[in-house]
Amino acid sequence: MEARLQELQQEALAKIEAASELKELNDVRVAYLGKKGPITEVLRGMGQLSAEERPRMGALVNEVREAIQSRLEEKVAQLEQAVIEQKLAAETIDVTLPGRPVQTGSHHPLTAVIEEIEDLFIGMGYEIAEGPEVEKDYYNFEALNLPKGHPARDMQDSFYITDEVLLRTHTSPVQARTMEKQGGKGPIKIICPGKVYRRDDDDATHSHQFMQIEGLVIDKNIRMSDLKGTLQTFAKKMFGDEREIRLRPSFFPFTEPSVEMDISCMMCHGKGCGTCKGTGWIEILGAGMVHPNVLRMAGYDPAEYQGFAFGMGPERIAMLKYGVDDIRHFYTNDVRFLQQFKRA
Ligand code: FA5
Repeated sequence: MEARLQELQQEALAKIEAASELKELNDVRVAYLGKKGPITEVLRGMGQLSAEERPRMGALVNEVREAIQSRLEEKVAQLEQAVIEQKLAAETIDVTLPGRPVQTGSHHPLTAVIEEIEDLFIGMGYEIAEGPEVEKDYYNFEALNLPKGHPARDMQDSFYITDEVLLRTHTSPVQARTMEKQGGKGPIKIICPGKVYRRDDDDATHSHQFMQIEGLVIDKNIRMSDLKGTLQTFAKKMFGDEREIRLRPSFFPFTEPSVEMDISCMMCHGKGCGTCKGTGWIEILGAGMVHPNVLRMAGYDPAEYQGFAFGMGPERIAMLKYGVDDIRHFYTNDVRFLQQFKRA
């Protein structure tokens, strides 16, 4: 019996040594230490032993079981450790490999120009005002000295929603709304950026939907020279001293006198090309002294208060600033175009 136990121990230990997977170890455990295993069988045969031999043999059985059990545990720990090491080796990250570039977005060039213009005017003490894009005919036209049937309404071909509601054709209704809110008292100094819509045919410098930034200053003793100085300061800061500027007499029903401001073309530098339609100039804004009728309609007394207003097209300004030859580039969202404006 003793010899049989020695033999079983050696057999089991040999199998444990040879095992390379956890499953094999489990099989050894079941085979040698399980209820139906050979050691249990030896225990069963102990009934035939003499009373003196039985305790010695019992102790021997326990020794054999413990030897197998403890070697099994050691080997299980070894194999588990090996599995962890293998996994870690497979998952090792090579920190010396170059990283994958992360695609970052950037401001749309129009947004960048609008923010630059806003900052410039905020620096001159202006506040930002906003108004609805779906506007009442009253604010878009009537409150701006353009009663129904006025021929100058044709200057801005409109998208009407009902007889009284339209997509605003310019940002000037925000000045009418702001003056009305003031109730005819006190100064105003605002700029109003926003989208506007016109039934214009799209070409290199025209779009049916575009941005405008309106400016309005109302106070006592405001003169045309204040308007001119403001526009010159704006143009110099925006385009630099080398770009030429001209103010042309013009007509807007809501300003008197009225002007338009042109900047020398960025493509041909004044010689005349397809972008500027051969004129050498690109118009960027309309402006003038607020018409007394507009002041009166908003409750201001023109004898006491005067003001100037301007409305500029940020697309045209962005074209001049960045040398873009077609306004449609801003709206077709070609990433090859947009990527050129990424900040370094
Ligand atoms: C107006 O819209 C007037 N409300 C501007 C104004 C405000 C005058 C306050 C006096 C006092 P005008 O239609 O000229 O004016 O448009 C102003 C600017 O918007 C133009 O100088 C141009 O830069 C831009 N613009 C006009 N039409 C288009 C268009 N279809 N596509 C792109 N930009 C345009």
